[in-house]
Amino acid sequence: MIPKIALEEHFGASDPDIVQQSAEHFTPEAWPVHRDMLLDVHGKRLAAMDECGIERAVLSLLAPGIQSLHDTAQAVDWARRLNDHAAALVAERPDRFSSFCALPMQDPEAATEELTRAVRELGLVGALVNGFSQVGDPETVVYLDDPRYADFWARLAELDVPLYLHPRDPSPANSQIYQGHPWLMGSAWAFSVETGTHMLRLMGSGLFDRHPSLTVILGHLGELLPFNVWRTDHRVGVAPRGIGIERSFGHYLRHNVVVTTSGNFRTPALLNVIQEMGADRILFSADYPFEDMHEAAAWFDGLELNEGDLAKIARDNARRVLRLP
Ligand code: GRE
Ligand code: ZN
Repeated sequence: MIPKIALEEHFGASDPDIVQQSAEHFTPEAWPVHRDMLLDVHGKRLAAMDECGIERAVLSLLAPGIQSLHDTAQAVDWARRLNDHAAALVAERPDRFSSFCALPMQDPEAATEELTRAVRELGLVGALVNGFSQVGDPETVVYLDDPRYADFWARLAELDVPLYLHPRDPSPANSQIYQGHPWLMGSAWAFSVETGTHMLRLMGSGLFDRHPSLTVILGHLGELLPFNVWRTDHRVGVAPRGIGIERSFGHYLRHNVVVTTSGNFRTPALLNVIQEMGADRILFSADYPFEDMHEAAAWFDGLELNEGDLAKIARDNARRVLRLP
């Protein structure tokens, strides 16, 4: 077994009651088991990590989590409480767990303060944000390239921690293309389109020109971007439509983005990412408990790659990006 660090490993909580958000992703029969898996950290989850050679899991709250709480005061309150909970989970086994913080992006100033508290006081290793936030009412969606987040991104760069841009479903108003095809929602397809597009918005907004040292983490082998980024640059070169960035999308992908293997245990897709981004920018992940930790680990341990690249993807890159022991 290759010793591994896993980056996209979710937990839930019943106080405040956020775990219920994940029920829709399971059949009614499978839900009680997965609910327990989300709530458990030091029991069966740790035992499975031992079996899989996962020496450390970086925890994060489930999706859409805080981002879907359109009541801003509730979002601020729950983020604080759940980050305290995450810190307590880590404190019980700091040798095996780290955690990202959740953030109330509905209130950019509060999010910036909470990020700072979570990193400086709670020792969390960065932020995981589930795409756009619903602000004030369920229909108002705000993406992270919005100018209201200028100070937030500056603080993230100053603290020198990454932001994991994690999927959520598009808003109802942005879901017409899926009407009549509910099986395309969620992780089967819509998650990746939504999140990959969100990442392109960040790149196209000039965010990484303003903050060249920022790192954004994408799951699922890059949410379709490594496969298509050449074409995006190629066509934007022909029809720029007002874009004003200093570098190419491919440049940002290779300098400001790292991707994880969460939920995408597919060797040809991984080889494409290695060729586009390099083995220094890929980090092992399972996406527990939405994916099977054993399946993720067995796939990874069986890869026919050189040992150096395997060690980087398994553990070394995570240590560098998150400054882990
Ligand atoms: C995830 O967090 O990545 C996830 C969900 C729900 C279903 C599948 C999935 O939140 O990968
Ligand atoms: Zn996930």
